[in-house]
Amino acid sequence: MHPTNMRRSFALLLLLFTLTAAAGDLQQAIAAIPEGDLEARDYGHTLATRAADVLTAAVRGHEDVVAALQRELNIPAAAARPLAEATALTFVLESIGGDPDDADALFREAAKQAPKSGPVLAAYIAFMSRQPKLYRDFAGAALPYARVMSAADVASFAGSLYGDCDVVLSADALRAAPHDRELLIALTQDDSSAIRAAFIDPHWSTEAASNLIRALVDLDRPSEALAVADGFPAAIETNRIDLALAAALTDKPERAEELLQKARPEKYDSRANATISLTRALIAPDGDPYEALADQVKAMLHDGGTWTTACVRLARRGGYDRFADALLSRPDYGDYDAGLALKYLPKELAERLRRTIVPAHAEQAAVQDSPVMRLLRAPRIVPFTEHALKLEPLDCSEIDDLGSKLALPAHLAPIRLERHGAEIAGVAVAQTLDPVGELGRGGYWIVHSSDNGTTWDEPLYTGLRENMPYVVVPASRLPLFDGDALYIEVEVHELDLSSISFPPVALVSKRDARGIYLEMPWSALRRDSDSDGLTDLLEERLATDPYNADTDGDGIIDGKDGLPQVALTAGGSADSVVLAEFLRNARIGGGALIVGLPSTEQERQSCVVRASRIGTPSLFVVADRAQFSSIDINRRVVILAPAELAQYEEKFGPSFFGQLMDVLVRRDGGKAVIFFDERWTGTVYELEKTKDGWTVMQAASYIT
Ligand SMILES: [Ca+2]
Ligand SMILES: [Ca+2]
Repeated sequence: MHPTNMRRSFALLLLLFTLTAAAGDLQQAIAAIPEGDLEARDYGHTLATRAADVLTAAVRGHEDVVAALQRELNIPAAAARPLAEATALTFVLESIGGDPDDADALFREAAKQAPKSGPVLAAYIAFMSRQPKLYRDFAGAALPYARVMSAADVASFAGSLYGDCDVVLSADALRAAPHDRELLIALTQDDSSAIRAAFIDPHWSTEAASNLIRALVDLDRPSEALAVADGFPAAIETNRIDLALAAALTDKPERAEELLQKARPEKYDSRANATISLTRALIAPDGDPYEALADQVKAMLHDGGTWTTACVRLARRGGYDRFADALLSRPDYGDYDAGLALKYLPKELAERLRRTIVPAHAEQAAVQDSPVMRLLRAPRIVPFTEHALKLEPLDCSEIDDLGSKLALPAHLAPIRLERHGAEIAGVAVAQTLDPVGELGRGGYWIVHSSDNGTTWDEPLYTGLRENMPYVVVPASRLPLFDGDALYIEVEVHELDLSSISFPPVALVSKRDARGIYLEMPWSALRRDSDSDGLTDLLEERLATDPYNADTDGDGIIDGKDGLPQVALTAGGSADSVVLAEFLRNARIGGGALIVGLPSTEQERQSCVVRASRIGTPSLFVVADRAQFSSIDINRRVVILAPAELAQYEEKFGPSFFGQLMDVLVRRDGGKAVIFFDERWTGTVYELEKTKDGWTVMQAASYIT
């Protein structure tokens, strides 16, 4: 160690020792605080204030600490004192919490008094990098210092290590290019803890080493993970199972076995148990790995890194290449930070990382030109013109409940229904073509009867989703239809899409307006340009071609094609048999719980407007279309690639497509597991062939 660094370390150790002793005093001080003083809401604050007092007093009472800092760091006393007190406050902030402003002011003071001192500036940087509250000011306040600090200075003040992959990756980059300004600026703004992690000694604490092992396993660097464990055996216990997997992958079966011997996972810890099953299968000499792989699917593990490498190796060994390919095509590390770090990393590491990021981009490039993508890029069909309405709105009590006097088709609950002579028309809302989950009740449909409700035409899709931006009101002084067109009074209650989280808990409306109606010609709703039985508006939403009756060119017209984007080919595989069974039987795409915004003033005054169920909901899935090419089913399934879904959502708004994550079929085709992720919920289905046909069971599920 460089003598200067040694002196610094000595000074810091002394300070740390003093603070640790003071922390003991602190425990006593806290114990001495009368119960009544610790009101629940002020508890943290009281504690932090008291702790700060005790620790700063401890520093003040130890002039030797200040003197040592001054001497060893070669800084004026005017800087050593605020530095010692700031460090004491940092200690408080990290153990109890509290407001970082006081410590910030002390660090600033120290930096002002010793503007050229590396250790002082580094201490300040390290402190700020740990305070989310100060991030905003960070670039402005810290960068002048960041530019002059050295890696050793940062290292000398580094605290605990965040076990996060981002941090490790960013730290790798920083180690490779410690003086790169652009990188430094980016990291101080986005993830300043990387600055500490870059130069940290993993032996700092058990927790730090343990986090580092976990991050290295996550990043598929099993040898490094084992090396950290070798250097810091105390960290093995908490990572025993991950380390066993790392050992199995680096061809150390005895070590894996030894680590597993003492592993005692909780019975219901499916991650741990699935990892053990994976490790055992890897070190076993032979056999069908189906059950071990199925355990991974059932545990819903999609951890990437070492996990993916292990599953892929096992799958390849067992002849499950399609499963392996699917795992590899899934980007397991697509983060901004990883991309940022990529160009700075040592070549070999960057290459390895690139392999886990790039497939997603390559796949996206391939679909940029798919026929489906071209259809999705076409401008929206607008089947209406918008006009201002000069009539007063009606209120809830004035609604003529025509629906209750008619024998309506089952599951049809129109928002509005109007009769002119024998002709009846109405507006309903349904999720049939709008997999919007909890974001609303779906899209608007027009229902129509020419014989006073005895028979009803096929409902007509308008292509308009509720709240995007229109909301149809349940009653109006403007007649709903006349001659060639409908005249639909609407309000605008546009959803603020930026407020949507999954699950959507607090939807916010962005724009409100009233006194509008839409003129919608019947001809625009009924138009079927290619005469395939699907209107242009339906086809737009199904991502089929409104001007080509057979979008996928397999001889089955779109109106009768269960998979209109996938050309039907002869010769099914074991996978396609299972997938067909899954699409027929699993209870997927059944619609979510619906708790949207109260749509209208009337509804807010509790006029109940229900959603209808119109036809069989189409199933919207993100998957590899090639897997479905030999499937012929009697249910409409729209399959998009991930990049196509992004385009679809840009055009139509958030859409809850289910994603086919894993499909694993046993070699003999008699058993399979499928993980279907519906964004706010996900289910693993287990399919088994019996003498009476297939059984489909839910093996596991999650719900947000
Ligand atoms: Ca058509
Ligand atoms: Ca077709």
